[in-house]
Order: sequence, then structure tokens, then C-alpha cells
Amino acid sequence: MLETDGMRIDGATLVSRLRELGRVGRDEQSRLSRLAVSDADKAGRDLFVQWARAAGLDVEVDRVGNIFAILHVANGEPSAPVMMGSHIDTVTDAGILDGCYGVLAGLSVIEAIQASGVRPAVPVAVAAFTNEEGVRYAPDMMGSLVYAGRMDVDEALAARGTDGTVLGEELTRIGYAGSGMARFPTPRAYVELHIEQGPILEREGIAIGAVENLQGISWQRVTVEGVANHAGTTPMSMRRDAGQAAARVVTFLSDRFKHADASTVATVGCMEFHPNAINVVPGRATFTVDLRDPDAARLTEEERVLRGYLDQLAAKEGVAITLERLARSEPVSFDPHIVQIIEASVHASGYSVRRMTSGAGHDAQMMALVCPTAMIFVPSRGGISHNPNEHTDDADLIKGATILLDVVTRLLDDP
Ligand code: HGY
Ligand code: MN
Ligand code: MN
Repeated sequence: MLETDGMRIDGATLVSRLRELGRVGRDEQSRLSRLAVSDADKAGRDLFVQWARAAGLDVEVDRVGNIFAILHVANGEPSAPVMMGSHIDTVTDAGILDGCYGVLAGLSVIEAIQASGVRPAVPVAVAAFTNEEGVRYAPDMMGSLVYAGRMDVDEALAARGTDGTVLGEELTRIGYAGSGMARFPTPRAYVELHIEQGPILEREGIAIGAVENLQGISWQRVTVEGVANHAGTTPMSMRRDAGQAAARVVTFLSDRFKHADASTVATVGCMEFHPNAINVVPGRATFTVDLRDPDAARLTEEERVLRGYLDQLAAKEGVAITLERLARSEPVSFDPHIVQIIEASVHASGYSVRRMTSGAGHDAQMMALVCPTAMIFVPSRGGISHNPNEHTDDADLIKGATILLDVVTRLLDDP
């Protein structure tokens, strides 16, 4: 057993790195937006690679820009590692913890193992996956989707961003268009440490979440084609108002799911009108619909219901409505054995723990397609995330990293 007694997480370094990485990619109003494969992302990647290389790790980059920092076994034999990971790209106007916490805690775990002087018999790696957020290029979790073999790497490299750029060209431009796959086989286990990004752990006063499953995600872009017209001279009865139709969809989704026992959540996060002028009836409206549900059949059913509503609305409002799929992932159950290891580790540490479902998407849901996978959550203050006020107390961040270290050492000895 890799004795964890002599091992400990260097919490001060973990927290200071999180803050330092959190300063990378801020705009003139000090908002953090380190969008995938942007110059800001490059700066964040460079910082992580610098820390990993300073720790003496082998750093590899695959063709879609996933970064792997690896502690190889003494004889250098490439064998199946225990892997940790997450992402360092962010949403727009983000907090500093989402994704970055799992990557930097993974690095701290490897450094704690190295500092103990014990060389594990199995490689240990930490990954920073490309484009987890999907804000600039859809789909989200793109890097781990490619790694899991569920998206063709050339299709990913050809992805066109909301800004018209092409992902592969941007990867080359920022110097992270890697070579082949990293020099190790499929991991024997993958564990992702992440902030909960929701209110449950804080509300229940529980220190650690042992995440056993993750809900399905459906991303679609809706385009409503009406007729642009004069805001003053066009009678309401003669309008083919794309903006009004779009607003009805938002209300439809809110009315359908905004009640206590709905398990589906729906978000219209982006909306644009054309020509977007104060005195012109919108001729076109484009918006996104993010639907999520832990149950696969219900998620499919809600996509069907939405399609039916859009067809009715189009007929009623005299507009044309089209749907484009941007991303779709099924609900995922994590590996029960690893979930039990997480619970055992937390109990042995004297902390409180509860099983839970992840409401957010994570790279772990793709890694679960290729190897035994589970996640560890720590509380988010006020349940806030994807927001600059995202916060987890330092003590909780260090607690989570300590559990990650113990879980990884247990997995290193897991037959
Ligand atoms: O959308 C999500 O749930 C994740 O933050 N990419
Ligand atoms: Mn995340
Ligand atoms: Mn996120």
C-alpha cells in the first residue's frame, strides 16, 4: 500500500497557483474569460505546463491539444496510469475554480507522491482537456470526447467557433497542436475533483460529494425566420415577429419546468435578434436551448416536446423555425467501486460525505466511456458557478485535494 501517512498536499502552493492561474485571461474590466484555444487559454496552458515540467513530469500534448502531465514508473514502461484531470478553459466572466481546481489539485497530488520518495508501480497522470466549456466551439467536453474516441479528431479540429475561427487553426497558432495520442494506454482509472457548482453540499453542511452519476445534456440552436418590418407602421396582426416568437419559447420552457418536481432543467443562454434595431420588428432570432435531465428517456421526450411546440408556434406566428444540434451527451453512471473508495477515504479522514448527481457536464462523463471513473465534489459558496463570485473556502479546497490524494493512492494499489 502506498503509505499516504507520509504524504500531504502542499495546500499553500495549490491555493496560490489557483489564484495565479485565475489572473490569466482577464480583460480591462478584470473579467476572466479564458475561452478555449484563445491567447488567454495559451497563457493558462503555458503556466500549467511550466509547473508540471518544474515538477519533473513528462508533458505530452495530443492532436486536439489535450495536455497530459505524467509521472512515469521507474523503468519508464508506458503502462495504464491512474489519471486525474479536468479543464482550464473557462466560460465568459468566469470564476477561478471551475476545472482549474481539478487540474491543479491533480498536480499537487503527484507532487505529494513524489515528495514521499515513493515511486508508484503504476504511472500517475493529470490531464487538462481542451475546450470543456464549449462556449467558443461546440460541443462541450470536446477534448475528452475526442480522447474517448467518441468524436473524430479531424472533425474537432474543423470545428468553427462563434467568432468564425477554426479550432485546429487556433491550436496551431497558440502552439498546442500536438502529435499523436499520449504515450500511455487507456487509464486504469480516472478521478476528477471539481467544485460542486450547486447548493447541495453547502446547504446540508457536507464536506465531500461522492458523485455517482451525471445528467444528460442537450444543446440546440434555434433559428426563427420572420419578416423585418417597420415598428410603427406595421399593425400587430400583420407582423411575423421573430423576436416575439423567441420570447414565447423562453416562457414555454420556464412554465414547463419551473415547478418543484420537474427533473429537467432548461436554459436559454444566448439570444440574438436581426437586425437588432430599436425600431425594426425582428426579422430573425437565433437562440440556444440547453436541456438537461438525469433520465435518458425523459431528456429525449423533452426534446420531442420542444420540437412539437416549435412546429405549432411557427404555424401560429407565420414564422419558420429550424433547430440545429450543437451537443448531446447521455446521462452517465460512474464506477461504483471507485465511488465506494471515495466514501471509504472520506470516512477514514473523518469528514462527512454524501452521494450525489452532477448537474454540470464534466470531462469525467467522457472518460467514463473508456475507463472506471468517478468524481469528487467540494462545496460551492451559495451554489454559485459560471460567475466571478464562484468561491470555495481554502480549507475545503485543501480537504478535497487531500481526499483525491488518498483515493489515488488506494487506486494505485487496487488490483
Ligand atoms: O455546461 C457544463 O455543464 C459544463 O460547465 N461545461
Ligand atoms: Mn468544469
Ligand atoms: Mn463549467
